[in-house]
Amino acid sequence: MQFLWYFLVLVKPPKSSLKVIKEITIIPKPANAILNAGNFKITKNTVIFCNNNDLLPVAEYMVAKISGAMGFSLQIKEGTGKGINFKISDTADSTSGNESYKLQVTPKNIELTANKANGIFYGIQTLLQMLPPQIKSSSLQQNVEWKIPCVEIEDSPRFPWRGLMLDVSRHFFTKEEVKAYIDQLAEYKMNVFHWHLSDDQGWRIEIKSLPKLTEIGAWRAERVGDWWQREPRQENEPVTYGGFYTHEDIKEIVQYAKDRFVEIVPEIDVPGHSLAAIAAYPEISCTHSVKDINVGNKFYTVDENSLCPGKEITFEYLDKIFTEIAMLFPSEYIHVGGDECYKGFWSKCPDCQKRIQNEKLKDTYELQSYFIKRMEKMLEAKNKKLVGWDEILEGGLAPNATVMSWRGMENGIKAAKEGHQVIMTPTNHCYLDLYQGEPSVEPATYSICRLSDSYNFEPVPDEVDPNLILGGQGNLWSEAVPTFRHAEYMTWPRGWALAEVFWTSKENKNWENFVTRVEDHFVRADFGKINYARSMYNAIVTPFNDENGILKIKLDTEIKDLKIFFTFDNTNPDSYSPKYETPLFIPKNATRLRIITYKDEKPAGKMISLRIDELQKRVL
Ligand code: TNX
Repeated sequence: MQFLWYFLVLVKPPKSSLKVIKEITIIPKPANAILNAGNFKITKNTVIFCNNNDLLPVAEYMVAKISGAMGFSLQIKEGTGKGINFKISDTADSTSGNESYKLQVTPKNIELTANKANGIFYGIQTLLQMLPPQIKSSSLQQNVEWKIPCVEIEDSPRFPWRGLMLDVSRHFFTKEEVKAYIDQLAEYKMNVFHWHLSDDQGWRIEIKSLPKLTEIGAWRAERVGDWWQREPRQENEPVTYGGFYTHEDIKEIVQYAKDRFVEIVPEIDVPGHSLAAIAAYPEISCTHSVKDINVGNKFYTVDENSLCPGKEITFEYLDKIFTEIAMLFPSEYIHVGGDECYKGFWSKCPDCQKRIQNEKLKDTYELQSYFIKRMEKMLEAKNKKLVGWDEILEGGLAPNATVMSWRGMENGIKAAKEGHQVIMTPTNHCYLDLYQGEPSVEPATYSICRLSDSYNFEPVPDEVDPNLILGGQGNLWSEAVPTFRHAEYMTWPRGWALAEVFWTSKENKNWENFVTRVEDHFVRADFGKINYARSMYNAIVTPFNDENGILKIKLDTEIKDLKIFFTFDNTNPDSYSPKYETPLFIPKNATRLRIITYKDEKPAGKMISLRIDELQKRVL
């Protein structure tokens, strides 16, 4: 029986009235939720009881989350009583794992039970999301009744690895911003923060035994403007843009993440993407020729950005680096990158050639594999497991490596078939740096990954053992993300979609229902001053040539219940303009098509204005 209502949210009307209660709008959607009549009201006299000392920190976390908006703090007591009860189950259920929880809200009591504090933490997220949206504000909210609807929820995640990656190399994000990012992802029950700490444009972590990595590697010339189009650093130009995290910063952030049950997986990207490191220590490169940290100008194949695997000193330095990394991060995994390694300098380097000969390697691909295998041994000696981007398959995979599949799913499938653990993060579903809708109204980037693309992601391919798929993550590369506000814009709501993909069962997902919840979470984010993209409201513009070779324009929307209006007469469209019904013919001599969407009689999306010749180009 349990099973029958497992995937449903049922609404029982209250006995006294037939008024249907608004559906609860939790993201990610819980496995099993029943909404009953009535509410539990939090007042300043409400007490949080913990039946176990381990739960005191999560109770304090909850109090901190609500006291700004409520204007009062709740008392926390050990034991049980009338009020909010957090309970570690004394009959621990081994089938439901550390992250599951049970929640029962009645008008008199809240009972949140789990095997471990992790589960209580996720139950708290559910509770917080059921409070009115004003709860997200950090300042006092007057005249709000802090009611939580009566519910019965049983919930547990689909995957153990539910992550987001932030690239802090291309653009630097401060300690406080990194914490905010971790806090935001934890609110959606994500539990991995993959921290991309080094790349060609900056080395971001203090390594005490190699100080030049940050003295030199963390600073570049200041630039704005399109990535890859930038003017390289000029002679004598100061290097004023950058930053790095000290050991103290890292410890503070690791603790902050731990308090939110988030594991930080640090990434030091080697042997490619290493220009910042070799600018600091040229002796670990093949040619010793790189001087300036890249500012976002084109350089691939011209300036060296790979470590030299022919020289022993490279491995000596790497050992120093990873000794400190392993000491700072409690995670069982360390990510060594391994992606997009340009091997042209290796081909011409006598040390690399000698290494190829001595190790009886076939080519530079096997040299890369040699490098990664050595890295695996180095990490294993420090009790850490190696994760790498899917290029680590090339030339032969290291025996115990975990693979992060980004160039589609194929390499993940291949690795899983060889018995390796895999994290799925294919670009077309998981790349948060891509356009999320019509490009002409978005900040410049490349390719497209809509909210629905993220939502429709299925991490487990048919042909592999599902147990080898640890889960997935969204990746925010920061070439075109110069500010934290924009990092938020690129992350939400796609990050919410991915949070649901990684937490909620496949059967329990539903796009239309998700969109209604997203709209509710936009309101919550506004109160929390968190930025997000409303790109799902923008029209989708698809020019095509009809059977007679005549250019026509198909307009569409990603979500339902939007109306589309357009003009060809160089005026701004509104709901009195022609309404889109079927693909458009372009009137003779028209120069621009303008489009706007409406929802509930109000403008919903951004106005799109496209030159006809641009539309023409899109067909070619
Ligand atoms: C590929 S994904 C990269 C990154 C870029 C990203 C831009 C991966 C392992 N490497 O270095 O930032 O594309 O989308």
